[in-house]
Order: sequence, then C-alpha cells, then structure tokens
Amino acid sequence: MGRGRDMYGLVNTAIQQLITEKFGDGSWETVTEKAGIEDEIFVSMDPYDDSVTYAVVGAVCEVTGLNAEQVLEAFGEYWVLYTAERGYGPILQMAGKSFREFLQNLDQLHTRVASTFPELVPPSFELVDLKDQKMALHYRSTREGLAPMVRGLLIGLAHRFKISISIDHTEEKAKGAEHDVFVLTET
Ligand code: 1MF
Repeated sequence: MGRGRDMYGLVNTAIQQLITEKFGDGSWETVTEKAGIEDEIFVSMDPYDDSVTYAVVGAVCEVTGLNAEQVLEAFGEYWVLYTAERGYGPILQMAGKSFREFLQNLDQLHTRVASTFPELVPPSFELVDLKDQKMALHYRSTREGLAPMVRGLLIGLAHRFKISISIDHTEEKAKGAEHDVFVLTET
C-alpha cells in the first residue's frame, strides 16, 4: 500500500466523528488499534497517505460488521454535513443553491479549496443532461474504490437540498469501465 498519494486529515477526522457519534468514544480507539495507527489524533490540515484512510475504513468494517461499500456510503453522506459544520459552509453555499447547480460546480469548489490547500488531489465530476429529466454524473478519480462514497455524497446532497432522488450506478470502474457513471432521477 501507499503509492505516495495523500489526503487531508479532514477526511480522517470526519470518519472519526462519524464512528464516535454512532458507536461511542471507545470504538475509535479500537478502530485505530486495528488499523495499526500509532497516533489516534488526526490533524485536519495535515496530509496523510491514502493508505491510512483505507486502513481506517477496513478497521471500521471489522468493528461494525458492515462491508466497505456500506461504510464508504455512510461516510459520503456524513461528509456533506460534517464539512458544512467545520468551516466549509460558505464554500458549500457558494457551490450552488440547487442539487443540480451544486454538481455542476463541484470541480470549481475543488479548485477553490486547492488554491489555499495545494496538496488537494481532487476528483472530477461532469454533469450531462439526459432525456426525461435524468442526469448522468461522470466521476473520475485518481483513487480506487471510492465510488460507494460518491453514492453517499449524492444521498447527503439530496438531503441538503431537500429532494428525493434515485441513483443508478450504470458504469463501474471496479467492473472494468473507463470511469464511473451515476444516472440520477429526481423522484
Ligand atoms: O485530496 C484530498 O485531500 C481530498 C479530500 C477530500 C480530495 C477530495 C475530497 C472531497 N471528496 C472526497 C471523495 C472523493 C475522493 C476522490 O475520489 O479523490 C468529496 C467531494 C464532494 C462531492 C459531493 C459533495 C461535496 C463534496 O465535497 C465538498 C468538499 C470538498 C473538499 C473539502 C471540503 C468540502 C476540503 C476542504 C479542506 C481540505 C480538504 C478538503 O483540507 C484542509 C482541511 C483543513 C485545513 C486545511 C486543509
């Protein structure tokens, strides 16, 4: 593990808060122990190797009995709330006042974050209108296996904008597709 790519500690502190809220303080200590992490405190503005985050997700699976897809989806949903409470509310607000507008502006949001925090390795999201009010969201990332988190992010965003959506994961990189595509329908 560890191809040298880093993620900001904010990602790990978000997982920590989610686990602590749902399973209690002691559960986080167990997670860091199982993940083989010496320091159980993450600093949100420090970069950490991606392998640390993947190890934490694996340990959360062991502790909760959930599978990686379920953990990543729950985490994606939580990320939308967590970042709104952790000083990124204004940036989220700037990204759009509707679900659709937000998705269209996600790359711009990441460019804005990266202008202050240049070690950000952002994914890219491209929104394409389809017929019958459907939209295709093309997700391209240098990271592997995070598509379930994107599904959770979409669920969290739908909550944020008080709409209800259905999500159809039509192309999966994990199954050989060039990148992931989610077809979204407001229901
Ligand atoms: O490289 C990174 O560290 C990184 C971290 C988080 C890259 C992207 C993201 C956010 N993204 C994670 C899942 C995709 C990962 C991948 O495929 O590479 C979620 C994107 C997203 C999708 C839908 C709705 C909202 C979303 O995110 C909003 C957002 C994105 C980034 C930040 C906050 C909100 C952010 C802010 C500061 C960061 C890092 C990320 O770093 C800090 C933190 C504290 C102090 C200094 C820097």
